[in-house]
Amino acid sequence: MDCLFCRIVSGKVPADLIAEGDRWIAFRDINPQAPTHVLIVPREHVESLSSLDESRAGLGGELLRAAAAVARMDGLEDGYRVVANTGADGGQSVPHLHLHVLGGRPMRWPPG
Ligand code: DGP
Repeated sequence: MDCLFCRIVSGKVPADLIAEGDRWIAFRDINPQAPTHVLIVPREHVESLSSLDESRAGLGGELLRAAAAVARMDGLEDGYRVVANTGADGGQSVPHLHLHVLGGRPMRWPPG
């Protein structure tokens, strides 16, 4: 399967990696929407949040803890936003589960 984020996980496509764990990597988004814009990506190919079933119990929690750790690393004491765009209506463009960690500026609501 030709998946961009699988290729980043395997090192075939370069990325600005800032942290990693046994089950995930964190790298800076190529098209940042805020001063901090980091993607948390599971090493395993999981298509989207909708595929996070019982067989992957615990992975979601690990990704969220990674997001909080990255926010601490980037000094986002004033807050940040964690987003999982899911499916076509959710605006997901890369079909490999990822969390966006956005911070360094105030976020608006509702999102676009
Ligand atoms: P989404 O639209 O939620 O599926 O987010 C995909 C994000 O991935 C988008 O913000 C841009 C980012 N992205 C796409 N291609 C690359 C790449 O080659 N490298 C990096 N670092 N980020 C990428």
